[in-house]
Amino acid sequence: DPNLVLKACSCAAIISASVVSLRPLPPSVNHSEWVPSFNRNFWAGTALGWTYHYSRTTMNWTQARKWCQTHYTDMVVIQNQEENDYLVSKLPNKNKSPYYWIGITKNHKSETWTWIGNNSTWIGEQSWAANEPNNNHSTEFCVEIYVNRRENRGKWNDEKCANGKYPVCYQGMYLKLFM
Ligand SMILES: [Ca+2]
Repeated sequence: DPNLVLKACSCAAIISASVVSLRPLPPSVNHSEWVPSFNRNFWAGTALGWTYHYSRTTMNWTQARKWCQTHYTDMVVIQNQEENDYLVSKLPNKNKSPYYWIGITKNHKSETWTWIGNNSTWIGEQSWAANEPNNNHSTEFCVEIYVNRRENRGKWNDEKCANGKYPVCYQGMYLKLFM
């Protein structure tokens, strides 16, 4: 029930820990494991949350996703512009390439860009950097996010999946709420 999830998120704002960002249901997690429960003894309730994580080592896109799945839940999935901006605000700035891999990809130039996990095709009006996606040489099927201090901060660029960039992952979790 999506309403339950939203309620849990708004209640949980009062206890949000520094590294935890409360988010809607992580898209690649089995929903049945993520139903919040309330009125359990001394807990005021539980809520869904996820934390973001990144590597300080660059990897190609496939290695990056594997790294995320090994250490966390999966590579990050972005569901709206607000989430995009929040993520960017939490990642260390880079002065130049390489930037960070995010979990949107395709297998062929004629395919639609698709997010891993939930198969969402969300792309915001402001998502792509100027003149992107340019599909340079028809071989750019993965996406990096620019995290810098310039005008393209938080914008996306399609890139060759074999290039090395820093993985961004998320870890889904329950939060216990005290009132
Ligand atoms: Ca490009």
